[in-house]
Amino acid sequence: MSKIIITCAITGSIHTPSMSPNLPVTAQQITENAIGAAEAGAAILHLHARDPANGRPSADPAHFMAFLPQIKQRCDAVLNISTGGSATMTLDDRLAAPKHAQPEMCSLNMGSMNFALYPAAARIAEWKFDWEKPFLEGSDELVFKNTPRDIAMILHELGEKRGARFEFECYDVGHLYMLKHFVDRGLVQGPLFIQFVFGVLGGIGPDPENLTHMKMIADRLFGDGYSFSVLAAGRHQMPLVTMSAILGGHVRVGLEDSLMISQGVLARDNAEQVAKIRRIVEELGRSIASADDARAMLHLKGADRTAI
Ligand code: KMH
Ligand code: ZN
Repeated sequence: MSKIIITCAITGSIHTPSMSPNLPVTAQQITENAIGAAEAGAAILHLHARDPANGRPSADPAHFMAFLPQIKQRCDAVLNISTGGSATMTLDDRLAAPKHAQPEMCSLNMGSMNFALYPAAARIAEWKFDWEKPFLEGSDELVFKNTPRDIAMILHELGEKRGARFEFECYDVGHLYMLKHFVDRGLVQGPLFIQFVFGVLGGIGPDPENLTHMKMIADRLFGDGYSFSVLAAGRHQMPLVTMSAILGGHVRVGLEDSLMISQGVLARDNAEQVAKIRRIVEELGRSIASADDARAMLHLKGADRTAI
C-alpha cells in the first residue's frame, strides 16, 4: 500500500475570527501553525492569507510573502497556494500571489458554484470585527466563479508557465467530468491529485455513499492516472477523511475545513488535527508520506524552483 499524504489547510477563507480564537490570521500565527502542522506530519501545507489587522481573507501578495519565506526556511513541506482565495475576490486578485510566488502546488477549483456560508452567521453571538457578519450573510448572493475559461487560464499561467502542479478541488461529481474534459484537451497531465470536497453548501453532501460514488466515477474517468484525497467541512471532517484512508485515498485536515478537534471542542491549532489523523492512519496500519515522498508521488518541480 502506498503512503498517505497529509495535507493541512492552515486558515482558508471560510471561517472568521469570531468563530475561534485559534484561527491563525497574522503572519506569525500562520507561520507557527504551518510549522507545527509540518512537524506533526503534514507533507503539504495549503495556504491562504489574511489581513493581519482584522483577519479578513486577503489576496495581497505582501500578506503571503510575510509568511511564505519563513515557512520555507523552517520546514521542507510542500507549499500549496490557493487559487480559490475567497469567492468575494476577482480572479486576477486570486492569482496575484501564486503568480508572484510560483509555488510547487496550487489549488484549482473545477467549477462555478454556490458557496453558502450564511448559516454559520446565525451561530455567532458576538462579532469581533465589522466585516465578518456581512461577509458571511452576503454569501447567499455570491457565485464562486470558476468557469472553463478561468480554469484554462490558471492551468496556463501557473501550470504551463510557472511549473505548478495542482490540487484539483472537486465539490461534486460534475467537477470530475470537467477535469476529464481538460485532460482530453491535453491541458492537464497526470498523475492527477484530486481533492474530493464534501459538505460545502452548494457542493455534494457529506454522506459516506457520496465518497464511494466520487471514487467510482473517478476510477472510471482516470483509471490509475490519479490519486484522491478527501476534505470535509466541519464535524464531517475526521469521519470522511478516515474513510478516505480506508479506501486508499489521501487526507486533508486543517482549520480551513474545521475548527474543531472533537464534538464541541475547538482545535488548539492545526497540528492537533494533523496529529489526530496521523494517529488514525497509523492505527490503520498505513504510513504517512514525507514531503519528499509527496514530491515524488505528485511529480512536483521541487522547492528550489519557486520564487519563495
Ligand atoms: N475551502 C475549501 C472548501 C481553494 O482554496 O482553492 C476548498 C479550497 C479552495 O481549499
Ligand atoms: Zn483553500
